[in-house]
Amino acid sequence: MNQYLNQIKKNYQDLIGKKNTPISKSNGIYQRYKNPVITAEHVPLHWRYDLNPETNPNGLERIGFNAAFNAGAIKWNNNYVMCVRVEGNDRKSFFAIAESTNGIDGFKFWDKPCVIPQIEGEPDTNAYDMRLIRHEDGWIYGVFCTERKDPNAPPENTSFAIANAGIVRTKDLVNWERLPDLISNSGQQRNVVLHPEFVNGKYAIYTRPQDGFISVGNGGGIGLGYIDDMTNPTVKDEKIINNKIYHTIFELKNGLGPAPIKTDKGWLHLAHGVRNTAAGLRYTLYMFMTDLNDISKVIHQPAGHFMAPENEERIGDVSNVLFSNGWIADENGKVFIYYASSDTRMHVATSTIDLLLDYCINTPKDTFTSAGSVNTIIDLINKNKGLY
Ligand code: M1P
Repeated sequence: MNQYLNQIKKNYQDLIGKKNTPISKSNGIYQRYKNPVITAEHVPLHWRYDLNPETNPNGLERIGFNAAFNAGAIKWNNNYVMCVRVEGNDRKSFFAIAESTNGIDGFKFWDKPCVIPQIEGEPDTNAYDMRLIRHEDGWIYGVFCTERKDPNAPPENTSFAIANAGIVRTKDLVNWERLPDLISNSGQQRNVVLHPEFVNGKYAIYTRPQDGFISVGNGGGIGLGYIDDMTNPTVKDEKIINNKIYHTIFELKNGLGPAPIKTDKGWLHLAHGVRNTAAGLRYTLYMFMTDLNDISKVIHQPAGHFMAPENEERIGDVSNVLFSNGWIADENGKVFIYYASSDTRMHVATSTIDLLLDYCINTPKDTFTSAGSVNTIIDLINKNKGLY
């Protein structure tokens, strides 16, 4: 190996070995960490460089990577594993597993990216944002967005596309069985997530119907439907359970993040909400809870965002975006929230089930007006009488 490649290798080892530390500021609900946990720089050198000095005497990077973000997550053999959306310089996203022993640093990609079987005659042009769900049927499902050119696009339009949910399942995160794409009557779909338990003997699936590729149009909202058989994933009885609402952080659109976490007080959900601003779309994360006996019923929803982009998180390929499709709840109640910033890199924030329940149950709900917000603040001030 030439000198240049030696230096690259050393820099890479330093990056992978870098320890992560909590930042000093916290709102008590969750703890952010100083360093991103995965970036494009974490992509292994043997995916990027021809390491043979004879065929690469100048030590040039042969395959470049642009971003590593929007990862699904799962606890795997006691380690913390993310299924990362890796985006090449060629704009194509694909999936790759990265693993850490403690969930906050030392994430290392497995030897090779995931090889996802393709549907005969209909390859995914782009595949991204996989949710990993350990279902009670014994399989680990990967539900992701598959994007293909719209066959009805006029010749002059090269960006009309169709988004749908692709579905794979696995027992080892290495060998993936491709199932048919989601079959629904609601137009395009993104941000589709499988519920981890059967509901009345059926698979329950969260959807996000949309009229177009970018705009949800008249559709939108987080939906819930049911599937009899995952080998014929036809969604029935799809209903919106969490709507987009005027002048909220999810005014324009929303979408479920990872699969919900079951607690004794209800299912904890993490989602993203999108609103328009003069500077473009702003994506923030919010939480809500649903009933244990009726998963279509939202029982708590704090007002506003749970997490919003801060500092360097604000900037990236698509700025002002936080997006999460992976979290891990440990048996001791600790929760690792994996979130991406600005479609560029992955971060972790830690919390606990108890804190997230306290947040969801006791944070005031939205009143949808400025006067209502002032009343909510005054209620707290009155409650604090004599305490400040
Ligand atoms: O660019 C922000 C996000 O946009 C899309 O999310 P949604 O469908 O909710 O608008 C996705 O493409 C996502 O990957 C991306 O992070």
